[in-house]
Amino acid sequence: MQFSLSIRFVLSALLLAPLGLAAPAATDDLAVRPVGDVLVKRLDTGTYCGQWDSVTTTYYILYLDQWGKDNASSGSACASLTSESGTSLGWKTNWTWSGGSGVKSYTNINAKTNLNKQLSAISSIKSTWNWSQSSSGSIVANIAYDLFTSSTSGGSNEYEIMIWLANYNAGPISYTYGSDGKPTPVASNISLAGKTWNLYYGSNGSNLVYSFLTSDGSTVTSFNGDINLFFKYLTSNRGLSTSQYLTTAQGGTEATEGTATLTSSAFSIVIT
Ligand SMILES: *[C@@H]1O[C@H](CO)[C@@H](O)[C@H](O)[C@H]1NC(C)=O
Ligand SMILES: *[C@@H]1O[C@H](CO)[C@@H](O)[C@H](O)[C@H]1NC(C)=O
Ligand SMILES: *[C@@H]1O[C@H](CO)[C@@H](O)[C@H](O)[C@H]1NC(C)=O
Ligand SMILES: *[C@@H]1O[C@H](CO)[C@@H](O)[C@H](O)[C@H]1NC(C)=O
Ligand SMILES: *[C@H]1O[C@H](CO)[C@@H](O)[C@H](O)C1NC(C)=O
Repeated sequence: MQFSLSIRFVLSALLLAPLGLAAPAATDDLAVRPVGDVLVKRLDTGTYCGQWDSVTTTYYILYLDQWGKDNASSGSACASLTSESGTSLGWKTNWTWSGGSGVKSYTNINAKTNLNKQLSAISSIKSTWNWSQSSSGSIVANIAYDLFTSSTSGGSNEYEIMIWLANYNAGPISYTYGSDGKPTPVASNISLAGKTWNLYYGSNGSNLVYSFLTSDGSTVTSFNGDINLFFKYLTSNRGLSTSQYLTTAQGGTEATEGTATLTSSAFSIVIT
């Protein structure tokens, strides 16, 4: 239709003129469409509760990942995105699980960009995570980053690096345990990203798992630091190879038992 074409021409001329670009021919519809798509893009703030539901944004994917759901005698988890500002996302998840052993769900935000670089080629993994949690009664859960590496680009996971910002009656994977039945660290009082951490090491049958937990058991409700420092510690001190590829970088909550709502006001993972 002649009318709509001329409107498009005016629109594209207006939008492109400030960039100093030549206005495309009236029939060059493609030149307009990407601009229009950006203008109408809205964050999907719907509530998702399906076992494997996901929501994709510009830089991240929200995964429900209720992988141990069938082990629970009852329960469910839901999640939604609440805000997006540049690389910073707001999101929340509510969950309730009872019965069974093991983790029921790991609702998480997964970084989409700059993955599959070798550790030697990564200069930083800057992250902010501001959150609060409300729960009723005693819960078993953590709030943690979870990053995976492989010896090949996009290959199957070999190592898993966890940074626990909170531990509610849970425990890290470990080869060694004390006489009190608690996992024992392989290194203590490691200063990284403004906090002091103990490191645990073990296998969960699939991956060799390094877990950093705060040395004093404190909760970190406002993390702002470079996760690459944790990798540098492991490559310098624990023999993790710098040729490993970072395949996955995510942060979320492993929920085993109880009822809680985790609200993250700002979450970002930026790999460079
Ligand atoms: C989580 O919140 C949603 C929205 O308020 C609600 O529909 C759902 O039942 C809640 N789920 C759980 C497990 O608390
Ligand atoms: C929970 O369920 C998963 C998936 O069905 C299974 O692989 C796992 O062994 C179960 N874990 C426990 C602790 O029962
Ligand atoms: C995160 O919380 C800290 C401490 O309250 C605050 O200084 C910072 O501005 C917050 N960051 C974002 C991105 O909201
Ligand atoms: C870690 O630091 C704490 C507090 O300074 C100290 O009590 C503890 O002995 C240290 N642990 C080790 C294994 O060095
Ligand atoms: C160990 O094994 C899984 C593969 O089945 C991983 O996907 C999972 O995240 C895992 N991690 C921990 C900490 O148990």
